[in-house]
Formats: sequence, structure tokens, C-alpha cells
Amino acid sequence: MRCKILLIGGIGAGKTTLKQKLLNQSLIYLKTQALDFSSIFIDCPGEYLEIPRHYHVLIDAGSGAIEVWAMHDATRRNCPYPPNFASAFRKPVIGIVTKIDHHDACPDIAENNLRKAGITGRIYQVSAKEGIGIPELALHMSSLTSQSS
Ligand SMILES: Nc1nc2c(ncn2[C@@H]2O[C@H](COP(=O)(O)OP(=O)(O)OP(=O)(O)O)[C@@H](O)[C@H]2O)c(=O)[nH]1
Ligand SMILES: [Mg+2]
Repeated sequence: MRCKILLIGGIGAGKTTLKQKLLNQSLIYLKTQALDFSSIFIDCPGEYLEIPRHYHVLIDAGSGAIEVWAMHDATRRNCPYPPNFASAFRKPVIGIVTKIDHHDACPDIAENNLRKAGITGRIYQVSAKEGIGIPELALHMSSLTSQSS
């Protein structure tokens, strides 16, 4: 099976933008409408996390992934994740705080929310717009893709 990384996060968390950045694509805003398996990532609409009756879609998608990347917008104060949501996945879950370039960013709140969501592993802080933290995450992505080939 080709390596897949599942991207989860609230609406507008920056999942699709980060995916584009890591794939060296142009950053073009495109609302994700449905599960998208078109690259090494499984990209999801943020609604699947924000509307609890859709949680099962994320959990099913996680079974086909090598790792789950739980994303949190640094400009968002409330947590889109229920407590300990990471434990619903039988795969490693890492955290990613996005948009740290933004003037309204508060990465510490986002990181704290991700910890409450049960993420015990590494939390990356990134900006797809400014490229901050992207080399480290790209390295991690390469280590996952080389493991599975
Ligand atoms: N300032 C800043 N804005 C960003 C960054 N990444 C994404 N955005 C903006 O955030 C908005 C939402 O980005 P998306 O990548 O579409 O978010 P998403 O998580 O895929 O959203 P859904 O598909 O609706 O779930 C867009 O206007 C992006 O330009 C970033 O690193 N910095
Ligand atoms: Mg999207």
C-alpha cells in the first residue's frame, strides 16, 4: 500500500495549504469538499472534525493511514477536538500548529489544545505561507514515505 498520511483539523485549519506546500505545489485556496486520496495525503473537510456525527469517517480513514497529523490553527482559541480524540486512532498521531506567521497567532493555546486532544508525541509549529517549520516537517514526511516503500 502506498504511504498515506491523514490530515485532520477544523474548518480552515490550513490542511490543504500545508499539503500543497509539502508537495511543492502552488498555494491555491480550494475548499475541501470530500475525502481526497489524490496524493500521499488523505485530506478531509474540516466539517468531519467539527460535526461529531462525522467522526467515524475520520476514524475509518485513519485505518488506511501510516500516521495521523492533527492540525490546529494558531489563530483559533477554542479547541475543535474532543478530549483525548487521538486515542480513537490506532496509528501514531502527531500535532501541527499552523499559521504561526499570523499577527493573531497564539501557538501556546493551540499546542495546549492539542495536548488535551491526547497528542503525546511531537508537535510541529509551522507556517505554510512563510515556510517556517516546513523543512523539519518535510524531513519527517520523507522518513514516513521511505519506511513504507
Ligand atoms: N497566515 C496564514 N494563512 C494560512 C496559512 N495556511 C493556510 N492559511 C489560510 O487559511 C485559509 C484556510 O486554508 P485551507 O488550507 O483551505 O484550510 P483547510 O484546513 O484545508 O480547510 P477545509 O478544507 O475547509 O477544512 C486559507 O485562506 C489559507 O490561505 C498559513 O500558514 N498562514
Ligand atoms: Mg482543505
